[in-house]
Amino acid sequence: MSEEQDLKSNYSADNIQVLEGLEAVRKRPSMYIGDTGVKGLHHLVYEVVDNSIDEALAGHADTIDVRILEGNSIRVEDNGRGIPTGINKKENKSALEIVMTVLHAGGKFDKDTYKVSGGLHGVGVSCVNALSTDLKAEVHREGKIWMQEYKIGVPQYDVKEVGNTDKRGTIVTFTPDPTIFTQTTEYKYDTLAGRLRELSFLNKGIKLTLTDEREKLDDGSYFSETFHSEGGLKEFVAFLDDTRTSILAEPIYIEGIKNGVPVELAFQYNDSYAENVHSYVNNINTHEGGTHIAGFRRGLTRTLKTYADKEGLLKNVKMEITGDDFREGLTAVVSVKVQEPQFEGQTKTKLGNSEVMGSVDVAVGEALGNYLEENPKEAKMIINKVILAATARAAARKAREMVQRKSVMGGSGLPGKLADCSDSDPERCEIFLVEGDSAGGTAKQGRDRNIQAILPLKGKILNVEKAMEHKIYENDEIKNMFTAIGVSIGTPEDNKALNLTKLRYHKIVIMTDADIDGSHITTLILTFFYRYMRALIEAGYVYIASPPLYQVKKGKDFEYCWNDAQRDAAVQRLKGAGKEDSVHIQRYKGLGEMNAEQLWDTTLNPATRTLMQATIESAAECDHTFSMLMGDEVAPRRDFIERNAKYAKIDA
Ligand code: 0RA
Repeated sequence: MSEEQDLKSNYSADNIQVLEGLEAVRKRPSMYIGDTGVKGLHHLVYEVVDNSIDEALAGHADTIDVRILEGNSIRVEDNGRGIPTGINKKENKSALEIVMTVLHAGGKFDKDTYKVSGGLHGVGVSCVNALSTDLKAEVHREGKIWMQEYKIGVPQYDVKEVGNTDKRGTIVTFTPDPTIFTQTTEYKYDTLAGRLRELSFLNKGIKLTLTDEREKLDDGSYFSETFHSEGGLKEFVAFLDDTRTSILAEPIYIEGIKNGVPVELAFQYNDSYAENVHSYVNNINTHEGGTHIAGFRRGLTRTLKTYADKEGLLKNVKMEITGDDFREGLTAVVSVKVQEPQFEGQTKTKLGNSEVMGSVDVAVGEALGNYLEENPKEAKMIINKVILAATARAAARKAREMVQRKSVMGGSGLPGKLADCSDSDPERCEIFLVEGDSAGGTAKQGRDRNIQAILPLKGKILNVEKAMEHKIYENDEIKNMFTAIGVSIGTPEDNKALNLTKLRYHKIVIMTDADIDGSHITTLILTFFYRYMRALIEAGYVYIASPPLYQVKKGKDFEYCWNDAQRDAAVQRLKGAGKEDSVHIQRYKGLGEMNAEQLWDTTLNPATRTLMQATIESAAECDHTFSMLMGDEVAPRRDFIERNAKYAKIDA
């Protein structure tokens, strides 16, 4: 039988199975891609890109081109071998069709490939196919172009040859199904760029390009960036710290295979007080850490301590030095590749494989030991920093104890400025952190006192990115937030494991004016949460209120509007047959301009308001953004603000 005939025959039992598989994906998409919101939508792209990364890691591709097309379709092209198109004897179908339509078929045809990339859900491109209204697969292989198209995962024709080529590679173009992604089908350039940049650092040598073809620039071209790192994690650490002041001339870089586990890591010290350790397993961000991080910490502490003791650098040091002191001002990225990873923890992002701990520990011990011997000047700088951290920690401990003692003595211990709610079930309760006393007053009048508490904050809160730890516990606004919210003050290090059992509200809502100062205050508060109460964000308890920008009014009729397009539409609606100037537009410059009733209607009322939930999409990206926005250097901050200016509203 010729291949052509073979392709056309036998649409039988197999196909029914395929349809059932893809039907399952469409019925319960969240089981396969996590959710059907913004995250899941972007996950589709990562799933397709991961296949190309695998091909590159196998040594057959070095370029991946991602495009956001008009209408929010996505096109991913690589220069790999191309998905095989020949007939698979057992299934009697083209391998391409099997890869695109059978759940978890991805690895079937290439057992030898060292396959370790693959998203958290690692479900394969067939899921993307099932969740797309249209998908087209194009393969350039052995001089020929092959093609197949699908609708919601169903092939529209057999794989066919459509031309000749001198290229190699796979091109997948898909359109996410709006009946699945009901929240939005709009791709965020920055989200995709963040992940591709991360992938370029994690997989050095691969060139990843992202182009936004939804909108032409003034010169007729499209906005496009290429992410390509030859230095890998070393460059990743330099990128994360680009707005901080480094202690070492270059990050310390370690790469090797220990007990069969490929370990790659890089770290640097900076003059800040925060610890920023990011970890990855098979290119997946392990937010909750795990055995690889435990191994890293153990290796770091032991090796530095041994060196310091041997050189007599600690002989005049009185206070105790803890593991935390070795990690103050540390920025690190740890990446391991594990054949059969076990993921544990609340969000399944904690590595459980116990053998990995030793691998990382040994890798750090060997390489760092050598580094310290060869670079005594740098070694001394690191140890001095550790001693300084221990000294500061003693001061911080004192300040923290003072706060806690005071709160024990002062009656309920709740801040005087807090207008608490009467309900005491945290699940129903909300606290609004409000900018300024005047807006705080309006909010107190307008709220539902059963379930809504108000804590007014004085102007700009302390920038925790730049302050020393003990200053943070001495700051009134920050103390008030800790005590009102009901979490005990922890150290930055245990912030990830914050004790939430005494949490008093399950919604913590930041409410500031809709202007530049307001967004600065929101950023300051988010930075504080990110550095000192990250568990609150991770558990989904932190929200941002969205007060309206305009009230459009004609006689007794009025509408609230949150953006200019809504405002223009409201003007048209209200004006009706009347004149334009019969409609009055009020631009709210701040929360203070609304009365209690208006604030309730637009921003507080749970039935009608919109809250934005704060999430951590990529901890590394967040870290970089926060340090840049809150740090000392002005130029990168100005660039960021200019790039994001179209989202911001400049006050007239
Ligand atoms: C299995 C076998 C071979 C290539 C691939 C998979 C492959 C898959 C994807 C997905 C996106 N891009 C890809 N590139 C290649 C090739 C086996 C061979 O040629 O011997």
